[in-house]
Amino acid sequence: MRLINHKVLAQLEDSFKLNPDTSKIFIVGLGTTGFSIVRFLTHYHFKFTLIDSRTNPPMKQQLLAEFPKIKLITTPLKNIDFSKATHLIVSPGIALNQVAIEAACINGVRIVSDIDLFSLATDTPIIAITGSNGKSTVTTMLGEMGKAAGKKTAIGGNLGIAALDLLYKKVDLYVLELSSFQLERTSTLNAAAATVLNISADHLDRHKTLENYIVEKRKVFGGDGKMILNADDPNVIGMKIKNRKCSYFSLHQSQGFHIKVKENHNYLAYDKRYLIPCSDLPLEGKHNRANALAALALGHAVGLDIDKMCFALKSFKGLNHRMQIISKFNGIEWINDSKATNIGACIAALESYDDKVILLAGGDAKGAKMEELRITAQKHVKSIILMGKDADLIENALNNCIPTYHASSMVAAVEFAYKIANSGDTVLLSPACASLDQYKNYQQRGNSFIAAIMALESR
Ligand code: UMA
Ligand code: ADP
Repeated sequence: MRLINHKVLAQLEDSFKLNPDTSKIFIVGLGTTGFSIVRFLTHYHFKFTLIDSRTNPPMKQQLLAEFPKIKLITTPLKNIDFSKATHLIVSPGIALNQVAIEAACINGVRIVSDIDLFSLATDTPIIAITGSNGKSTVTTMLGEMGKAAGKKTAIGGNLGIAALDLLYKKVDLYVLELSSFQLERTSTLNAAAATVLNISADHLDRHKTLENYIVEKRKVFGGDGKMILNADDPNVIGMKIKNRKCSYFSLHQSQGFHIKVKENHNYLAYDKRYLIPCSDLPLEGKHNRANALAALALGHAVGLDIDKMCFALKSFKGLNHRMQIISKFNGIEWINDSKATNIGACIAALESYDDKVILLAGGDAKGAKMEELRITAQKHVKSIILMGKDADLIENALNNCIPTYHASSMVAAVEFAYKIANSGDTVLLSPACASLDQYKNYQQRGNSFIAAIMALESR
């Protein structure tokens, strides 16, 4: 445990009046986040009530094994009496606009997030990354860049390890991926450098409007650290805060970290310097150039050496389920982009291709409209095969602009794609929707796509 005890307790008291002797804390949710909060508060000798509305929350067994004396209450939140509570620490998967939580807030209960606790528990520099798409890619890139630059770097948050669980090892730099759910309940973040990579409609089933979603994303810029802004995205530029240090990245403008052309070749560039030819970047797609530029700008803001960051970029192979090449069986290229859980990611994937692809899409659109897909689909899609809960929503939005088919399962979709594909075609799974209507998560969806391709190959 590397936490600086007395200082952390003082910060918790100052910022939230959180006190081990007097606070009546309810931890709401026992998933990955809830469990990391249990560990953290136990370390500081806080007492708390632990609740989850699910009968069998995911971390129940780990709780029994690590903290057998801690009682877990499993019941719908409406059955919980919050009248004695002073603080609720609510996991990101739980919407705050529930009667029980809203009533507690009206009675003066304070909402705290795991990210608040994390921010108050460390004085190591934090890079905070949010946006609709590219968060995990940029976070992982920065993890590699930090290491290449000789800094002990820990990455986590919405990706991988819960933020609070990163505190137990000594590091020089934290890189946090943060979701709108985490940010909406966070008020004490003060990252040394922070970015909103881009904005496209996502999670509107929770945030209701794009404007609300933007308000939550903007909270990544809490405090007085450097703002890293995407000069190509008006919604991001609109977040600029007067008198704050800013730097920019852009695919289309010569600002900050940008693209320069020399002898007909595109380069990642900074100021007057040509850094790396884009052809040396292992990741496909223009959106990944934007990700690389954002990562360079963030790393530069915390003093990482540019040449060392470029070295890391050249060997960065990307993450599974994002534009991942699976097979070139019979001359057909099969690409797994299962992590495209919103329309912005699907459009970015399609724009990576010059030729038209066969697109597999559908799932849970999370309240987003799909009309925006029409223009890109006309340009980049040969046929679309739809699956899942919002298949009809996508079909209606496309309004017969391309040949459209429906499949009842991933196996059926892959088999049909194989039937209509010719050698030289690309079949792309980039669903523009969440997977949760049919799968446990996007990884399971991607794996079922891969399994169906392997089954075809082995016939
Ligand atoms: N839930 C209940 N009752 C409860 C508690 C939770 O029904 O009492 C449900 C939620 O509605 C949700 C699910 O359980 O559907 C998980 O919620 P959680 O808050 O317990 O989730 P954690 O296990 O703590 O995981 C969360 C993030 N999940 C969400 O925000 C939904 C994880 O991001 C993150 O890795 C983890 O914290 C550590 O920081 C996942 C995710 O899907 C990958 N994030 C969304 C995204 O990337 O689009 C935002
Ligand atoms: P996130 O963590 O924000 O979901 P990921 O890096 O996991 O981001 O990528 C999610 C999806 O978004 C993938 O389909 C990926 O190809 C696509 N993507 C990645 N970066 C960008 C970007 N800058 N703009 C648009 N789409 C992107």
